[in-house]
Amino acid sequence: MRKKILTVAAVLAGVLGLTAVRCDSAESAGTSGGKRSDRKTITVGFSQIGAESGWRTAETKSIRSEAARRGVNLKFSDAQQKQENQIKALGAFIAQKVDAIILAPVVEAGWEPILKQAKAAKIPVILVDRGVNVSDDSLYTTLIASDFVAEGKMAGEWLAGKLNGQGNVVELQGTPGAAPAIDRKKGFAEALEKHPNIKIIKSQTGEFTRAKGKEVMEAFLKGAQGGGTKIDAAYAHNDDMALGAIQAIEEAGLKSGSDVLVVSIDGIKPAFEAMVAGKLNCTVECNPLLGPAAFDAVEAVLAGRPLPKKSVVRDRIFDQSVAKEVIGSREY
Ligand code: GYE
Repeated sequence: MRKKILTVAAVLAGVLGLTAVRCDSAESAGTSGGKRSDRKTITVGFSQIGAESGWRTAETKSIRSEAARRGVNLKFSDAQQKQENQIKALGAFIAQKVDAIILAPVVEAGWEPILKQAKAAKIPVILVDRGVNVSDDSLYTTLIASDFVAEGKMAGEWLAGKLNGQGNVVELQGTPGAAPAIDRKKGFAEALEKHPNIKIIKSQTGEFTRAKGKEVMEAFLKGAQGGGTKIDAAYAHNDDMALGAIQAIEEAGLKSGSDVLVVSIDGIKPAFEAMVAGKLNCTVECNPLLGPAAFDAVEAVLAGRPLPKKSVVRDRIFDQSVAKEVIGSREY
């Protein structure tokens, strides 16, 4: 299995950098043929979670630059990780009668009342990168996101191969209640079900940040040392936490990448640098360049064209064996 994944990664590595985020909506809802001059300027509100990771900064940049490229008037709001700020921002967008809303929801639960308000005001809501839990899915237009369960599975399968089916693993989870934290945990655990001698000995949130990832890994290492346990590998739900964990491993006098294997998700440039340096073993890409697909969806819904309920972004896995080859073509 591992060989197969790596072969796929190696083949795909050649085209990486040239391949934009592809998803159903981007392909079916292309609008480049339209005459822009006789269109009114559209106003779109974008409620972003914050700037906790390199991934998120790349996503913000992609949405901002795509809005500028299309002449969209973008109202940007940074929620600093708080759902209440996102709800307030959505309320303000509704009051301002924006044409559409793009929402990257910090957690899955708690969106129904504000989404009902948007629906009543006939303002379409496009979800990017994370999903929501609602009983009525007509409360949003479409979701453009990766398959986080599949990402967790890829990471788990890769690690199981590398560990030869045996070892102690610690897990650094993303933001509690966030779709990628829930699903990446699930996918990873599913992959390990086939490997009963691999144990997840600790699992805790590092909130998707480098600082918290370091702090949590320090505590894991201390605890393991005290209890006479060896940590063979760390699985982080994003690269930033992995980079923090690497620091903690090295400060504890261990070699990251060999004494302790480190696997994560996102595929940001610093992760590739850490792989080239031999400190990170593997990362599963999660493409944040969602601007083009998000605005294709906005334009499609405003033009009354149908959209799929979900568009899944393609992800790939990269490990140290291909890192050097592809690092130059990384776009984020
Ligand atoms: O993996 C992480 C970020 O929602 C997919 O959020 C996104 C995740 C990403 O902070 O780095």
